[in-house]
Amino acid sequence: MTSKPSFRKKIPKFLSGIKSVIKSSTSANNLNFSETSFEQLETQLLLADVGVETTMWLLDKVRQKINPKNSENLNTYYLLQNVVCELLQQIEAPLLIDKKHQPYVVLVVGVNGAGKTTTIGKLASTLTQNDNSVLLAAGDTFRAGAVEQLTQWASITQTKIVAPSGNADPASVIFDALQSSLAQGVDVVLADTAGRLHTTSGLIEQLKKIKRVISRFDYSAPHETILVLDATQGQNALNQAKAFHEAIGISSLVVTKLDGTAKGGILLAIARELSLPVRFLATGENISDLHQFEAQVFANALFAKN
Ligand SMILES: Nc1nc2c(ncn2[C@@H]2O[C@H](COP(=O)(O)OP(=O)(O)O)[C@@H](O)[C@H]2O)c(=O)[nH]1
Ligand SMILES: [Mg+2]
Repeated sequence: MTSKPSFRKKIPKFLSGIKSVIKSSTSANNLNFSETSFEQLETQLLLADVGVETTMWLLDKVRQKINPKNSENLNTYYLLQNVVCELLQQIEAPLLIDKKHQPYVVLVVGVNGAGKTTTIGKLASTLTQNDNSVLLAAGDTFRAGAVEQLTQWASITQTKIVAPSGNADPASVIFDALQSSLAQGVDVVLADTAGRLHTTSGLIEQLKKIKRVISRFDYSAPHETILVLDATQGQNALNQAKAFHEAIGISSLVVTKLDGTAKGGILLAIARELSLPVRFLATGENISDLHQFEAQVFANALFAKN
């Protein structure tokens, strides 16, 4: 999916500073990548929110790869691209729906505004295109308009939805959705939840309750707990991921809003510091703006020369 030309066009700002440093620093025969250039590169990586430790780690790897006996190895542009790609490959793992579980339960969590509901809508579209029947569980009973927003996505993607009636609490809405999915032979349930700050303990407790209720329905569920992270949050997104993982256990990540940020370097920090797979990247609000995460394609997009 990421091979769509729109993917490249949508992340023009990402690491653009790095591109310019590399372009201006690498001499015609690519032999003189100076210490000054390394310093400039370091600044650009930090500005892209790669973070201090990951920046040092990346540049060390590049230095290790420079082999004066092999002039082909001296093109720092490609060396950095290779190092980045190798790092990103460690977190590349697509979402696989195991049909042995019916329904396959995907719980979606994250802070307010990260893009959970929008991602669920796009994901419903992707999954139905791959011959899965999908049901959406409107577990955000907290924010006004959240149920309507998900109902719209259900209508656009022609998927079923279970929404709360009256003052139902999120756990019971999701439980109803699971029972309904079982009765109807639905393949995948995508459960939305209310946005919560990872620091709000009451809301984290509610998430724990949701997980308990889901596992009462099927002890192996949720089969996937996806944390949605907004890339524009930079290093704060990394802190959110650590806190959510500690509190409720996360199985994978979706990183959104890569279209709107020059700080997308957070993906590199995520890859180095967390051992969580990234399933998808989002580059906009439209249904076609969700891309399965492929390290090589993403690294190519980052380092594209135009
Ligand atoms: N530019 C951009 N906007 C996005 C993306 N994903 C979601 N949004 C927008 O971000 C806002 C919050 O999204 P929403 O799904 O409601 O977040 P939630 O509170 O986590 O459910 C909405 O206006 C979305 O249209 C993305 O990848 N890029
Ligand atoms: Mg929402």
